[in-house]
Amino acid sequence: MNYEHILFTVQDGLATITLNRPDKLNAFNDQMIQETTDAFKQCARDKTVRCVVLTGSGRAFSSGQDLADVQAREGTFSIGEHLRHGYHRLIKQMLATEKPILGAINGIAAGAGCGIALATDIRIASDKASFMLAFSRVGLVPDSGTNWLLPRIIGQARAYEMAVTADRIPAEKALAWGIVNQVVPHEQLHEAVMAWAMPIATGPTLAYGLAKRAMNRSWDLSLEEALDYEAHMQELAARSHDFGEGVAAFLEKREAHFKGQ
Ligand code: LHQ
Repeated sequence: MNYEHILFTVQDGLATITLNRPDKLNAFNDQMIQETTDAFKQCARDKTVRCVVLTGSGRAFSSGQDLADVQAREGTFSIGEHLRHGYHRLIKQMLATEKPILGAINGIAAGAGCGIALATDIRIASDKASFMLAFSRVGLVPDSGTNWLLPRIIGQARAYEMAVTADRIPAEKALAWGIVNQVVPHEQLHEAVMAWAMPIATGPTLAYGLAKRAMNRSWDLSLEEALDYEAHMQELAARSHDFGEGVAAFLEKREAHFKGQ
């Protein structure tokens, strides 16, 4: 698939997806949703990819759904179908991509853009970034996974506060609330993200992926089921090259050389 609204690169085990409609603050139209979903599919399939970075070009991460596009299609447009065929596939693909996804949150993440940011696994924010459940400003309920993801990340009271006020939550507050893992000066964002990405991209990718699967799965399970599931994941991890290498490296007091398999 040729991409028009995103940039996609793979280098040294690291895939970078850049939302690229900066004049619209990287608002999502149908094509950008599809392209982003396709890029994540490629990341999941490509064994050389061991870490993914998702970011935005220009001054925003993403302002969410392209509202001009919605208005232009008024009368011919089912929001429910649009969500099911678009954002839902993207979010499910991100959660099913069993490799760490780093969100490099370079600016505002609003509406569906906030949902996509929350579907990354570890979020590193510029001090110019902010998070906004913009939906109620246009008379909508939160969507794009935010009702599932946000209460799990910050608890229901704060998530509902964000839904009702639609206020911008600036980066430092997002850090205090646990929405992001780190905040850095804007001009240091790339460097900070690389400091996360490079060790991850040379780490035990299979174990990282199974840990993501086990944690995402645990929300729907009882303790008994979750313990059973993690034992199953551990059986898979323990059959990997990287388990053998990790143990050998520890015992030989040397650096482990993981293959991600
Ligand atoms: C935009 C947008 C945008 C188009 C900035 N669309 N052009 C799912 C399914 C179906 C239907 C509906 O929704 C959903 C889920 C959703 O995502 S609903 C929520 C949609 N997003 C919003 O409501 C946020 C709308 N944007 C804003 O409130 C502001 O732009 C923010 C707070 C993000 C940034 O404000 P400023 O920094 O002051 O920038 P700006 O407003 O001046 O925007 C710059 C340009 O980007 C401007 O165009 P222009 O031609 O005047 O320079 C905006 O029109 C355009 N833009 N967001 N979502």
